[in-house]
Amino acid sequence: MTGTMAGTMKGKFITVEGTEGVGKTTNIQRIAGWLDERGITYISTREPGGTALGEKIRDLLLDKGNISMVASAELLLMFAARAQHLEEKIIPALAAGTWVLCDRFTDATYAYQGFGRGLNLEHIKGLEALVQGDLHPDFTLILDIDPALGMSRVRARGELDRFESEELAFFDRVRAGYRERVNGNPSRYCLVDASAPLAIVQAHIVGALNTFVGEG
Ligand code: Z5A
Repeated sequence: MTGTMAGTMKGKFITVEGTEGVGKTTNIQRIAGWLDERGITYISTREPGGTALGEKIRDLLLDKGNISMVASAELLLMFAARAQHLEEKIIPALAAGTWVLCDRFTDATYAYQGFGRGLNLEHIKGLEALVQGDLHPDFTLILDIDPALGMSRVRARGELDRFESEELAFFDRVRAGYRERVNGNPSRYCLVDASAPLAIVQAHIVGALNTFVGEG
């Protein structure tokens, strides 16, 4: 458990979120470039995953063979991977002044397991407090897209994993969940229209990052 550590962190914690095919991977590369341009030391990581144990848990979560996995097991596996990731990688980096750029974090749990699967948001909040204490991302980019468009990009890429095999209504609920997170705490989030051409999406992202560090 992390306890109350957020105030002692010297690095910044940036997360990137969105539904399938929204362009997280592509845009994380742009954010990494922005950090490089400023000479900021950072690590780039992902959830579920980021550690040896977390990557094994990721394999379980994405494996289409695990069709019988119940929603509460899925939720607990997400937080098991997160607990390991925080203690082993994220907290030591932030404490040392290294920024952390993370592909998905707890907003995804609220959106997918809470809004998508319909699990109780208070239970998620309890697990969040247990695993994270008061540590939360400093800045979260939410890439927003009509799930039908996102899925057409993903299908063009090849075989679908356990999440990508869900029906569109599931991703509509996930998208609504992300939007509700933004409405609940607008200062931490930047919602970007990810259906626009990549150059426009990336200009929006760079502008938001500049504002985050007080250069905007
Ligand atoms: N999950 C969860 O349920 N709960 C949790 O707490 C967490 C996660 C942490 C794995 O995540 C799964 O875990 C995820 C939610 C769940 N569900 N799934 N699947 P993941 O992040 O690894 O998986 P993903 O969402 O499928 O990410 P991805 O495969 O890396 O997709 P992406 O990063 O968003 O997309 P991309 O590869 O950057 O872009 C897709 C394509 O679109 C690609 O060909 C790009 O060139 C193209 N693209 C990107 N931007 C544009 C624009 N603007 N125009 C046109 N084309 C574009």
